[in-house]
Amino acid sequence: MKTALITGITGQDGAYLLEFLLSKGYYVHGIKRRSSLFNTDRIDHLYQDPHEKGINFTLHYGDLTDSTNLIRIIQQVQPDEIYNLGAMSHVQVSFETPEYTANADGIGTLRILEAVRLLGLTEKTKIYQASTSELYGLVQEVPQSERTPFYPRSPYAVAKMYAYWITINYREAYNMYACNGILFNHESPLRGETFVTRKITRGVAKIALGMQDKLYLGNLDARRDWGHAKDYVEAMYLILQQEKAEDYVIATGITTPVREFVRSSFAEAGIEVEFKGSGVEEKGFVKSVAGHITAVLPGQEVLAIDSRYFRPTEVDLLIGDPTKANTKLGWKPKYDLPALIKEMVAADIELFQREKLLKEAGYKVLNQFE
Ligand code: NDP
Ligand code: GDR
Repeated sequence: MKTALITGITGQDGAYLLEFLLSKGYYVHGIKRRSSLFNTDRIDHLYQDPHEKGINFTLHYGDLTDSTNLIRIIQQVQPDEIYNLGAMSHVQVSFETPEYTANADGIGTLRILEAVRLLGLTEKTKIYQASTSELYGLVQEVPQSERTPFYPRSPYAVAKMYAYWITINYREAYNMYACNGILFNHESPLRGETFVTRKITRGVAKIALGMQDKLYLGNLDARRDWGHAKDYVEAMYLILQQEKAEDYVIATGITTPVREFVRSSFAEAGIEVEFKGSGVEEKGFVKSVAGHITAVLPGQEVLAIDSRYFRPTEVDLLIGDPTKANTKLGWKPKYDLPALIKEMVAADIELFQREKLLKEAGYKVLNQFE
């Protein structure tokens, strides 16, 4: 039985990867952070009581900013594979918490690599580093491949750039099996609520159910290469099963503007929106304008632009070239964007239908002060 250790197991990707590795017969250890509220919602259905016999999943308290904790867990677990998915992963929030982001996302990766080296596990333990298309930042060329130069545009991306290179450096210096997956945006019904896709599908569901009037967004003209997280965790696993440690771009190869994601999500809920006005052109890219009303239904304005969601430096266009992953890993995504949007909108409609029913029956919705 192989043993895997996942940091960031309580996040979107951690939850899908846990399910996938258990289905492959792994014993999985995960690191979760102590929090004042339960933070294991995404993996609760896979929880196993440690008092039972024959379990194959264990959680440990820990943090990527705490070296001794990481060393102790890795020593205890002796993992065959480490998936380093833990990170402060929100690009806009990284402008508010740049130092913490560098510590967790950049130095956190070094702590994992160094722990494996110090514990003499360099020949045993393979390491997957969650690198990102945000490394490309300011557009140099499209589509973006393993050979495209980086130009990070946020404290998050700069921290991930350190993590990317320290992973390669440890591979070359100590002959470790350590790889970067340069993953483009991937989403799902488990996506964090403040990332744009989930914010849209939640807003659409609430508007469709009459629980909210309007959705406020930032730049609708950014373009992203969106896939489904379920497909992308399979690529992480494949990256660690190769003879030679290498880095791979994981993407669909198709790019779509945020505006189109909005239109398709409303359409999925049976609402046809009409966009009023477009953005302005700036350095070759269209950008949304603050205060602009952009989508209306007859008699209702359902979307407006709020400049608080603009970023100090934006990544305008991402489109990945997954040729290497297609040919070397045999990886191909099963979901396309319409299937992803369909699943996300349906899941959020179900979620808020339940909340509405509870409220109508006089129950208080948990964690909400009224
Ligand atoms: P999420 O934000 O959903 O999950 C992040 C996870 O990291 C959570 O489990 C979080 O814990 C944990 N975490 C945050 N800070 C720390 C810390 N200091 N110590 C230990 N754990 C911590 O991200 P995703 O699942 O979407 O992404 C997984 C990884 O892949 C991240 O590294 C992200 O940067 C990267 N990535 C994501 C892409 C995407 O489109 N989703 C694309 C490319 C890369 P808690 O639940 O307690 O907050
Ligand atoms: P991103 O994802 O920054 O690409 O990082 P996000 O969904 O936050 O933004 C995508 C694009 O949408 C625009 N946008 C908004 N974004 C948010 N969050 N909220 C809004 O209201 C809004 N309005 C418009 C943004 O400006 C941006 O252009 C994600 C994260 O998962 C990273 O961890 C990961 O590395 C990259 O994807 C690949």
